[in-house]
Amino acid sequence: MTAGTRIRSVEVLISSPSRNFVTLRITTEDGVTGLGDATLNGRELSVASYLRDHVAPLLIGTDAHRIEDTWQLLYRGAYWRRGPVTMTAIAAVDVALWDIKAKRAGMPLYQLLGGASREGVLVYGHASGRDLAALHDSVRTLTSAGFQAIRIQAAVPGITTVYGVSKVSTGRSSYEPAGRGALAVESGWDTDRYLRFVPEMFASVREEFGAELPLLHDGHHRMTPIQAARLGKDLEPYRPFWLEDCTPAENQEALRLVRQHTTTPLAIGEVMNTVWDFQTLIREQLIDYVRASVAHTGGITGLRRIFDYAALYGVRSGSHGATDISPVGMAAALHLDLAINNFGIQEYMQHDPLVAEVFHSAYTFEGGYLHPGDEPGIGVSYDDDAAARFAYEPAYLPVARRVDGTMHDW
Ligand code: EZ4
Ligand code: CO
Repeated sequence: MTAGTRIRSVEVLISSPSRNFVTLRITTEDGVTGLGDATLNGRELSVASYLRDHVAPLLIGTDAHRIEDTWQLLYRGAYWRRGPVTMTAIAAVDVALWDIKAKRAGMPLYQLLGGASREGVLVYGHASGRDLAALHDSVRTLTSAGFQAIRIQAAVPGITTVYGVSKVSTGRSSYEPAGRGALAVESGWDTDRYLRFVPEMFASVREEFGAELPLLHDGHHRMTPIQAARLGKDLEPYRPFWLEDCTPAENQEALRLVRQHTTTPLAIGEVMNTVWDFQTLIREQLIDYVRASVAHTGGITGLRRIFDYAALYGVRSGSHGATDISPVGMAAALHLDLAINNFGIQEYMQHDPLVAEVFHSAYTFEGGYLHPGDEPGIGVSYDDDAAARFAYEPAYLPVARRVDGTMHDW
């Protein structure tokens, strides 16, 4: 073992600058530190405990250089494999170790992943509105800020609160930070109204902004396969960049039916955790984009495995980048995005300005592209003093019920 590369400490840091984040900090005997994102929205403390109570004791004294072996120890050695809590914990360790390795090498992480395959990372922003006029304003705010691809969501007439619609109409989406409080907020749902409305929404945005602007939409697991097939077909005239999470994709075979009926590109995967969750989707080319998050799929090591498998079948990346991915997870995703050949697009839902008080990050946004920067490591540091000002508060993602009260996917 190289002198000094033994792991000396493993700290679980919890802070809440506008929303809760769990961050792992690993320090070697010679004082090199690495950060990993361990945030699992609405279930944050379960990952914190998994890391603090079960993982940290295994890491103390081991060689920080042995990333693959540590990954396998935590995956195989737990016996209880996969699942969001485990894979988020493994991701945090993995990204922290890559951060340390790249700092030691004196290089930005993307250099260790093979070097840059492109000049920057194309991102899409989030536009939303209480009505179509507000949605248009929101799209305009993003295009003025330089965004070159935009996800559109709007309130469905007749449904009171809808996924993806910001309380403010000015681009930065405040809809999603999980609601602070003792219980989850309930929202209403009516799939038939939704299926009638979404093509109208696309028509109005195309009419206002023209044929060329890449437009995306997130179905948030709300449809059955036949409903998703219908929506995909109805959206074809508007040429969406993708339709995201059309069905709850635990049933991977169900996507065959959707695929038979529509040429609308499909993107799936923000709730998935390993390459096994994508096996049928990728092998049968049932999706066009992998929406997995570096923070929930075992880190750089786990997500690279998924992207490399996807590359064999012409499936491209579309990494998750909602605001519940901390700047640490975001930076890690950007290094991978820059390096792989089968990059597609990266989600970029800008954080609240308070987040930058705790996380100082080197990545930059210009002309619709993000770049991870050239600092050694992943390029993010953690400000403990600032973090101390933002204490953890319990928070839940909303839940959805249909008009008759039946529990539905949110
Ligand atoms: O609701 O990350 O595409 N983005 C999304 C997100 C998810 C949150 C859940 O924690 O669907 O906004
Ligand atoms: Co989504």
